Amino acid sequence: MEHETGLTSETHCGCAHNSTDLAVQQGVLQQEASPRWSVAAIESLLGLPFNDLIFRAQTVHRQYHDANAVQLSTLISVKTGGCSEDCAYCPQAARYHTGVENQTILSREEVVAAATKAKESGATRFCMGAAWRGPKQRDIEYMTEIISAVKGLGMETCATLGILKPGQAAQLRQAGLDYYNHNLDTSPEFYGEIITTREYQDRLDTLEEVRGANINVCCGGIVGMGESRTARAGLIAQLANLDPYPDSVPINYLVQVEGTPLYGTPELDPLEFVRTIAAARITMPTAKVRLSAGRRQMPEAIQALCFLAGANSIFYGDKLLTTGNPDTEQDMALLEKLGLHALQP
Ligand code: SAM
Ligand code: DTB
Ligand code: SF4
Repeated sequence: MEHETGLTSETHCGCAHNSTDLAVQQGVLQQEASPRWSVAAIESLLGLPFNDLIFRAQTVHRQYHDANAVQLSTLISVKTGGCSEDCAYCPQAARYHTGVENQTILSREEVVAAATKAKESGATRFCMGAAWRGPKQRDIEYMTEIISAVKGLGMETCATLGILKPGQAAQLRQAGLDYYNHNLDTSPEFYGEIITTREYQDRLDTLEEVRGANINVCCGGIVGMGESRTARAGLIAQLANLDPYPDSVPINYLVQVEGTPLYGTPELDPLEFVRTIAAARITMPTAKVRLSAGRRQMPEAIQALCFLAGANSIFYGDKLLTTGNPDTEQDMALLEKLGLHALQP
């Protein structure tokens, strides 16, 4: 049976619920027992006629969000390159020759200056990334100082520092960390093709540490790495079945960097990226879904489709970590053209 929410029993989690009830109650269910999504159900969503899929995503989006608001996060790389890991997409892995210059840690003054500029440009969240497998205790001490300083500017704080050991998340939380970004990157089945130096379970363990310290979870993945549609469905299923699902879900479109093993991967049709955003929106209705890396390579019309499919967050600022992002003026013009406004926390 088809309902105006667009959720049907075939395309939902496969549990024996009435689908309209599920759509209406999803926010409540998120707090209680979240429905489990099967990979097959998400694959059916991804395979819907495009218009049906976008309509469903937009319908869910409007139930939970201001349809014309976009959350703006600015990224900074506080420690760049020279990373010990082998993530096949990453320009910062020491083992690949990508031309990224290693940079030891930035000073607190440099980070605060960048955060101040980001705030003046309209960003409300400042996300600090480091090319570590995970932080050492001295790195945590450095990060806690920086997080307090950025928090003192009145911005939301986010960090992405790799695997956290027990107790580290609590120290970051105490310093004022609002969000921790740690991506699952892809489905468990495809994961071994992309990374061998850490396990999927290591990622899930870090997410537990983060949640346990009362830090909001920011967790997503990358599409366009040569994965199948089933693998994209597998990633979304993993994210949606986290209990609770992440507060923030970055969906990255692979930025192909020369020197990385994934350079030269056949380009994924950008409409498939839009479909992935829609599936994230439908399965994680209250989350902020971030149209993340890859926007510089994306025509504005595709970005507009991503917003229509339920994306309501972007990385805003001229640079991601090591690669480019649309410049702020260009983004302001795009938001204005689409009648979108910056979401205030
Ligand atoms: N080193 C830490 C870690 O890996 O957990 C934090 C930084 S790492 C660069 C954060 C995330 O950026 C990765 O998990 C991946 O999802 C994303 N990322 C890295 N390189 C990318 C690329 N070339 N294209 C798209 N996303 C990328
Ligand atoms: C996320 O999901 N994407 C961001 C952020 N979290 C840290 C990183 C994108 C990196 C793109 C490649 C680069 O600039 O190095
Ligand atoms: Fe290192 Fe993170 Fe890049 Fe992997 S994604 S190589 S852990 S910086």
